[in-house]
Amino acid sequence: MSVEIERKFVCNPDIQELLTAIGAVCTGARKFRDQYFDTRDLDLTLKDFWLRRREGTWELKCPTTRGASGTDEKIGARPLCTHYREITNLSQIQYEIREIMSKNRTTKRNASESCCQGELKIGETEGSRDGASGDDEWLKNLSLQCFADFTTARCSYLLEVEGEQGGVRIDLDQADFGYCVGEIEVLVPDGGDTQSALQRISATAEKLGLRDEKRVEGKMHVYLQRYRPDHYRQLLSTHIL
Ligand code: V4E
Repeated sequence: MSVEIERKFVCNPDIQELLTAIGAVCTGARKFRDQYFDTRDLDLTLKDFWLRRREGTWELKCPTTRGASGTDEKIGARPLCTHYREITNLSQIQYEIREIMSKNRTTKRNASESCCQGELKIGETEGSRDGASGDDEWLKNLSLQCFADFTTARCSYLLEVEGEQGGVRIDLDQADFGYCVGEIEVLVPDGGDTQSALQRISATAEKLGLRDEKRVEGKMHVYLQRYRPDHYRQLLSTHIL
């Protein structure tokens, strides 16, 4: 298991030239389709868990205490970098989701009935896809359905830093709904040195001349704002986005 530490940035038109100039090497370009899943009650995303199928590979991104309340590079209450633990083993993903749902059920049982009124659900439009295929019976068993489905064209770069273990990855993403974003990313083994990862991200941002200290919106942020406004509002009100 590893923790993904990431800082998003706005791509300017010269970004690819700039990446080459600072010594980053293009490691390839690819296109992939992402489908994100949650229950009608948004049991996962309202707790900041993100279940994704990318071209057949499952991944669950889980919040870490550090990501939620870390003291690194903070702008107001929002850290510039996000930290998520990534689980890719399907059995472990299913186990984690059952745990989250069981905790949520207990919380809901203990909450007053009035709290449940007006709860927003994932919209079901006629002909909408649930994103499930034949071998995804487990999704139905856990009442999971697709709430976001989009394709990204990604160009990836690797920046190796002399004397530093592991490089920094920079992804330039163009989503099919018309949003572009860059990401500076370091993967740290669970329990590894997150401070050094943050320093490497910060040094890379400086080399790229990123002076904007505001947290930049990710693809999901923009997707939900445009296509799932009720879901988006709930995430904003619970400070997940
Ligand atoms: C929305 C969200 C998550 C879903 C995945 O988001 P992201 O890492 O932006 O996607 P992508 O395609 O770059 O994934 P990768 O290829 O790196 O695995 S995971 C966590 N969030 C919440 C979130 C947030 N609140 N704020 C920011 C700036 N980013 C994400």
